[in-house]
Amino acid sequence: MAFFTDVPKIKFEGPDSKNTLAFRHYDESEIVEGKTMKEHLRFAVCYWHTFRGTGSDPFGPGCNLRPWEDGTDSVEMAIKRVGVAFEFFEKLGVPYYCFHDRDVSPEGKNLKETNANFDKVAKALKDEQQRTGVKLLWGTANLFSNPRFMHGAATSCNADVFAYAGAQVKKCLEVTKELGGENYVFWGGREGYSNLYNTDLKRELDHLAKFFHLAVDYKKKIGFGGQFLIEPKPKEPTVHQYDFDVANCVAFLRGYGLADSFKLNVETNHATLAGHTMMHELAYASMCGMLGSIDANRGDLLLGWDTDQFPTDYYLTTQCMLVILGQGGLANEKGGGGVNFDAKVRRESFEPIDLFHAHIGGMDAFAVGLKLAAQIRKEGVLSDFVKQRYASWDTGIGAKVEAGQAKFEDLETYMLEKGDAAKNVSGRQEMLENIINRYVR
Ligand code: XUL
Ligand code: CO
Repeated sequence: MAFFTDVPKIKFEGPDSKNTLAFRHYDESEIVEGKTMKEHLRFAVCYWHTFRGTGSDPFGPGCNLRPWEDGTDSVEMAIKRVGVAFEFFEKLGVPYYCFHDRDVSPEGKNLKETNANFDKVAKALKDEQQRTGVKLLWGTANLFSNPRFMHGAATSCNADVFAYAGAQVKKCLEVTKELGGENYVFWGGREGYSNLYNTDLKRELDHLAKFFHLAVDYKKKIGFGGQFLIEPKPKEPTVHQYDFDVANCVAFLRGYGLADSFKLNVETNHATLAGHTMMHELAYASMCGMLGSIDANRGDLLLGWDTDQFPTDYYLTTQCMLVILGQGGLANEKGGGGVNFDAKVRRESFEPIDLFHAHIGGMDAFAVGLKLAAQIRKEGVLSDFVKQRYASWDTGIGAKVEAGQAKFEDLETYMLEKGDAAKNVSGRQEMLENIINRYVR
């Protein structure tokens, strides 16, 4: 049964098209830096916002018009919804989707029934994946909605909740493997604190690390070949989330001997909540060899929370793609990461057609970012400047320091002889910003 009967398959019509249900920039077969746009961008639709978002906010209930919904959270409805979702993925032309276990299948009266529900829906998902060729970029477990997780999951003060969370992740790993998921994501959910008066910080962090080690053990045991990803976020729902930002996650993973088993899934709105730009977070993760995948969205400068809007800003997408192309992309021989739209339509955009407009805009914005970043790289305007800026490290004293061949005594001898440091040269920020505006226009 078709649900989006008034929407055709979305096609590329070129930049001059006035058709609001067409791509103006995303031509999946266009070659950029030797690969198709489809291969570079590896777009994914997220199940939670797109198929479970109701439009509710702290001031009012859901108001989204979703004619296929029957108002129940039954397994039957979950299976029907799978059909709706895959029709959407196909019409939009995305190669991937992502889910939380509880987005796709409902909780039962106990864990056994919950797992049985998940198996039934997973079968429907697998059938639709096979029918359409749409693949699972990543799965994740929802360890934050059910009230049992009020104090966190792996970091709960209640050891039984840690046990429940472990059992839930075990099952979700099995299903993600069964569905060929290319990654598995851990977002901190309620892993954090709201007040230190009631919190044993060290114990909670030790438990979080223990949980990740157990997950790594089980991944190896079942031979799940996907990549584990941690998704940093500084706050919301808790005042302080333990997976605060990229640098914090890298330090945590290194400190607990987990760095080889994880990469990061970096989200734009989480970066801005942490007081960073997305480019900073991506560059940091990439520099550590740990940039795995991205959750593409944006916040609103006038609001201080995770608004998860669709990305439309060409500077943002160009900056993302500069870092991603700089590390040779998100794909690897086993699959790899992608650009997942962890984004939701505004409450006012309550009709099903708005889901298409939102994704088309996000995909086009990333297509533009990809093309502009490739052009900037081809003409070498940033890389040449940066290389020149650090040229003093390529020879002489700089090269000696980098090679570990200079002690403080050598630096003193060198400077006593020279008298003073060589003159500084301008960083030319404004000139570079003007150059970038030659491309983004
Ligand atoms: C929450 C968030 C999550 C993760 C998956 O802010 O981004 O949806 O992407 O749990
Ligand atoms: Co996210």
